Amino acid sequence: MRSVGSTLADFEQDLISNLYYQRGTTLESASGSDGYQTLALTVRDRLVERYARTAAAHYEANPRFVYYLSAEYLLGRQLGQNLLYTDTERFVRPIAADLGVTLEDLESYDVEPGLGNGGLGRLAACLMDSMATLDIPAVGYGIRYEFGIFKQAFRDGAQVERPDDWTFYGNPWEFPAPDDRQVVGFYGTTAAALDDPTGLRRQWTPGEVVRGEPSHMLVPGYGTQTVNIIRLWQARASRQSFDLSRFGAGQYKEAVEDIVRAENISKVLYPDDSTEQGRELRLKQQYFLVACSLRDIIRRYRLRNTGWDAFPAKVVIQLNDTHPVMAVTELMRLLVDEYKLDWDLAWSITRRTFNYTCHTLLPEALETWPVAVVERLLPRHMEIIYAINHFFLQEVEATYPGDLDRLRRLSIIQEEPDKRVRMAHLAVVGSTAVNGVAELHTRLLAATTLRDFAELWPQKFHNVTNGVTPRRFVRLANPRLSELITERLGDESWLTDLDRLEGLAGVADDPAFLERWRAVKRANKVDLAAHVERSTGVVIDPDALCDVMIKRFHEYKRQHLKLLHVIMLFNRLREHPDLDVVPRTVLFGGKAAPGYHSMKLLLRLVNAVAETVNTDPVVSRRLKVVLPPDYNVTRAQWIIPAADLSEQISLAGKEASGTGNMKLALNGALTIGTLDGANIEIRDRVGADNFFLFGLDAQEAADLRRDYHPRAYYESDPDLRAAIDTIAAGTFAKGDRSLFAPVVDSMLGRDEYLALADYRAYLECQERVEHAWRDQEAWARMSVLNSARSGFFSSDRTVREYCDRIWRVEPVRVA
Ligand code: NTF
Repeated sequence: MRSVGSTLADFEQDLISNLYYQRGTTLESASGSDGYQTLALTVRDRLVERYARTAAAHYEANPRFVYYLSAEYLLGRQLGQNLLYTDTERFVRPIAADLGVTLEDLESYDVEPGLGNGGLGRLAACLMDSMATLDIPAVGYGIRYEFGIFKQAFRDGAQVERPDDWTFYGNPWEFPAPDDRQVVGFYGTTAAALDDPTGLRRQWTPGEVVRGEPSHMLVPGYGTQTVNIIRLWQARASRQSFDLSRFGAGQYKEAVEDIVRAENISKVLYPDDSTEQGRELRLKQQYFLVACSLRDIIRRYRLRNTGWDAFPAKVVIQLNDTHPVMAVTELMRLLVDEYKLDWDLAWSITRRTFNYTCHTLLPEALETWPVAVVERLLPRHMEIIYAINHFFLQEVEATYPGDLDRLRRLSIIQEEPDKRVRMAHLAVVGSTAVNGVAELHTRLLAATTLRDFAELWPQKFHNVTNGVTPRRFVRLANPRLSELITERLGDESWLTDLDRLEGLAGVADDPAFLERWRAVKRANKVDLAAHVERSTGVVIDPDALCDVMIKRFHEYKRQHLKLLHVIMLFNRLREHPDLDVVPRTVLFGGKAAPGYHSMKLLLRLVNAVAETVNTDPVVSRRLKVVLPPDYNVTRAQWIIPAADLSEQISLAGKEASGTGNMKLALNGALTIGTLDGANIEIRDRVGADNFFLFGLDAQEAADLRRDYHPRAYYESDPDLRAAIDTIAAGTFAKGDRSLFAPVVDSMLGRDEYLALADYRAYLECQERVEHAWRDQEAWARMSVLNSARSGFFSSDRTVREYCDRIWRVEPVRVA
């Protein structure tokens, strides 16, 4: 095996050689992009070598592998991470300085892979990081979307979606592996298999065939030699699809029709599902992902094993939410139809192989597919689903004889109002373990959304509270804080043993330490101010309280509750220009789904409020509102280290976990939040005195929702009424009362997520925040304690729990 050298001179030599042989240019004529690409390749070389050793160690040990199936991976930029993990940043700084560039210049060319969307995708990335760090043999499977979700821009304050052409300059972190391509079928017909008297085995003749072409990205562990991979599938037409004769006849569009249809499968993440075609495309994507991945998993299994008995002992597949759940049916199809296993054996293998993580409580987020659509696209899979359901319902009938209502509730097929396949039910039936992502979430899953299943199989349900990687979200995002922590704790071992942060609690009363802690936060706020000014033109005060709400825009997360608070402050300052209020910068970040009109209107309102507030000569001295466009991982890494206050104000019982809440607490932000998701566990750990709690709890919210009248709150609370009336009066729309009327109507008419009910409590809690902020030393102490006591929220702990309780996998050390 070729090896790369480990000295500065070796690194420099490799840079020159990569610039010359890989980029085909020289120092004199290289562009900035050449510089970045060359650096990326040189760092990558160091990872490749570790990857080769990892693959060899895995081949030798033949261990049980974790296969993580996920529609998204929200990876963030790769360069900084890989410099850290290969310990080569120390080489790059002096070399770059010699050449008159900075590392930050080079990093600006590093494009975030467009492979993810929100919390679920970022969790997948954090778990992959921790698996590699803990030497767990693992492969992540996903789709190589040609365009990611979308790039967010604002025109007149309204969100416009632009394609995210993330691979335009090439992706230096990715390796194509065309030899491992797979073929996947869709549509077509099924027929009885002649050799099967039971009728359970059948033959599927697809009507359309596409190729899945794999490439992989390397996922290094920190402080270890392990490098795992994420394998990504891109859809391509089969070779015969180009119609040469039509092309020759001048029918250019028709000649490439099949190619376009095939390639559309991996075009974008979450294609708009408001049309029939859009919905079918989503299902097609999902099946494409699982069909390619399962074939690859079986190929890998057969490299080292024979027979099927050992399959579950070597293969554990984690289904990240319902998107990859068709894998249950596909494995059954492969085992029964193609490998000719008997149904019961195939089912026992399948059930022992899969586990399912649920990431939501919103019933509308649990996917269901119309039976008619599944029947057309995947006719054989529909038959298999019926068969699985048939045997499953027999099991239920044996446990609860005569309980027809329960059968209906548990069935994989929903009958009313239309026939649909319930993917979450298929997942639970086909898995060994089902887990929620925070304690409350798991409890509510078992008590509400999946209640009948939890009664039937209580032992199947587990909680594994989410976590985040401290490498990216502390060490890389917040180098100043990391340095201070390392100095205090004596070494960097906290990066892989995050409970060691507890050691900071001992200096939470030391004024000299608190002074340095505050200096770090201030410097981070100065940096953030520069980023904000560049992206929005708004100048913010680094000494103001930095109040952040960064997450996808969704009604249940209640960005509008935050906005009502902002408007109340605006009204107050306008009425009493000399009022002594704490100066604040309120920073929002997040995208709304392209078809989610109410939230897009709310984004527009946030921008309109920002415009009004920031240009008001009196108000803007104490209050600023900013919404930098295109919130993503890179921007999160700028914002989180500068935050003083973390807004986690979802309606209790709706946010499954949240992970931004963990990143912010780790970086010393104090949380203002409801008793929802992982907020509860954060508060339990950091202490009630160091957390701003308000609002209804999940039980109270559920009770109130049954008979809720938002207008009563509006009528009885003058501040609330004033805030809503300010919107209604067109204050933020140059007098136009119609533009934001739907926001007002929805708050007063329905207020689905009880923002008005929590308004007063939220306001009072914000007053406690202001009061606390006025004692800067006490605030700093609380900030230190938040970091010190958040070690539990490392994704290393999360992965350890999955390993011990669900996966039962062992690490394999790489020499
Ligand atoms: C999200 N779910 C939840 O909304 C978050 O609370 C949670 O932290 C993350 O998953 C990770 O578990 C989704 O993104 C989805 F798709 F399930 F709605």
